Amino acid sequence: MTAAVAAVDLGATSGRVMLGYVGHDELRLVPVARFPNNPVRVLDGLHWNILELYRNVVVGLGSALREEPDVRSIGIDSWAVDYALIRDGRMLGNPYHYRDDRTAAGVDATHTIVGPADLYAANGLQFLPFNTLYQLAAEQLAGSLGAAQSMLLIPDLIGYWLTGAQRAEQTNASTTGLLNVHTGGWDEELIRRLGLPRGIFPEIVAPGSTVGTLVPAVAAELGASRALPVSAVGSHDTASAVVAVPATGPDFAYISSGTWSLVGVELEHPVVSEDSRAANFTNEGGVDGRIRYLQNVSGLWLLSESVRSWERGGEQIDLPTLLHAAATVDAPVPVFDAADARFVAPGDMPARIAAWCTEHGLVAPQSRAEFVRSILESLADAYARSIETAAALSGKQVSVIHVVGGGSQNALLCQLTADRTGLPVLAGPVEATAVGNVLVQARAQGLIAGDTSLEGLRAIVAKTFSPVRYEPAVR
Ligand code: LFR
Repeated sequence: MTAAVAAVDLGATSGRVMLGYVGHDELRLVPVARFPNNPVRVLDGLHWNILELYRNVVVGLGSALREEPDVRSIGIDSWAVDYALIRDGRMLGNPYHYRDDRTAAGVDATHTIVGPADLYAANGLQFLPFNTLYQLAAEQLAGSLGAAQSMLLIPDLIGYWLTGAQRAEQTNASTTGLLNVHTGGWDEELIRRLGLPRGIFPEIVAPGSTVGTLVPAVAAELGASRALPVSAVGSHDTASAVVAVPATGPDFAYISSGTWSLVGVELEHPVVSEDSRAANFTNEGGVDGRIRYLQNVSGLWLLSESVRSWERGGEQIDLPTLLHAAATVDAPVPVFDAADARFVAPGDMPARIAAWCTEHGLVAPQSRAEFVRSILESLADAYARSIETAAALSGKQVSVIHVVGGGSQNALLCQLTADRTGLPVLAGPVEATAVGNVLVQARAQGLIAGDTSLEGLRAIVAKTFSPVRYEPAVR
């Protein structure tokens, strides 16, 4: 028997609603709605347009239910760390975008109370200036935390608007910096030391549990014939993507490649050594209690921001043509540090890349094709270093690299990754986050026949979406 679930998958540049059909020997995704996610800058900083996103989610779910009235559940995933504060059911202010730069003061304030080494021992998280705990510290400095009764991460906020239930899904909550890396629960001691109001952190729920059912008004708006459940999935998009890595053995590394590249391995236990902290590796919570031991490397953001800069004059850039030109560049191009903090905020990436090169005594790329080649070579170089470090620090064997997400379609980047790591790259599925979202819901609904472990789910993905293989160039 085949049944359907609906996946809401919100990325930093676009969102989508998909129907996922799952049955014996079947896994099929049908896109129902796709919409842009355009942040908005106002005087106090950069924000997500959260109401517009929610409106698109509701419209998309309505279409999904019209196409497939027998949808069994809804699951939501999005980017991590960002949140809304709630009081008496009302959102207090519009959520900030993690690329907003207001958090610097929050970082200092936090580290004055709990130093980076103590923090890492507690939360096992890589330092990123936008981790939720720093945003909350900035909020506290601005005096805007006092009124809040709860804090909801983005997928939890959407889930709340759909069901009225306030929960904190575990994988995404692990990116707040306020979960204990060993227990997986809110770190009471850390929250107390930081002087954060404990009451704002909702009950934690694991992927696969039910968040709630649609409130009647939403059910009516969606045209849902009955109270549909919203199911917790790996609501951190990267957690869902890692579920959908089509690995057929244990010795794999993954790159979840989209706006960011999340590069690492899956572990049973966290690694919180000083070397791991110094290398800035994170231990994020995965589905089924796994650890996503990884590093944020800047991703296709470098390319999309560069294209945006070039298009500022009104010119339209054709990306496939540009990528083709980049593939045929044979003069050497500079490799820059894609992880440099200067590349995080929106802006003129080609100018920043050129400045980085000049500062480091390298000749900056000249043509657009050279810039693109330089970006992709630099990403591949960063991936190779991250994978090597992940393996060394965790003791995990890596014999193959799975690239999932939008970047898996970038053939040049996949080939350069194989070349620079000396390992085969298996690319796909493109829609890994939605696939992982669908599979975790399907499992919760009892739709998976046979092996329901993560390995079992991955075997289904491997069978359904045959990855494209890139062999490393012989050196
Ligand atoms: C990827 C991602 C990363 C997270 C970044 C910011 O979409 O979720 O895992 O570090 O966005 O939230």
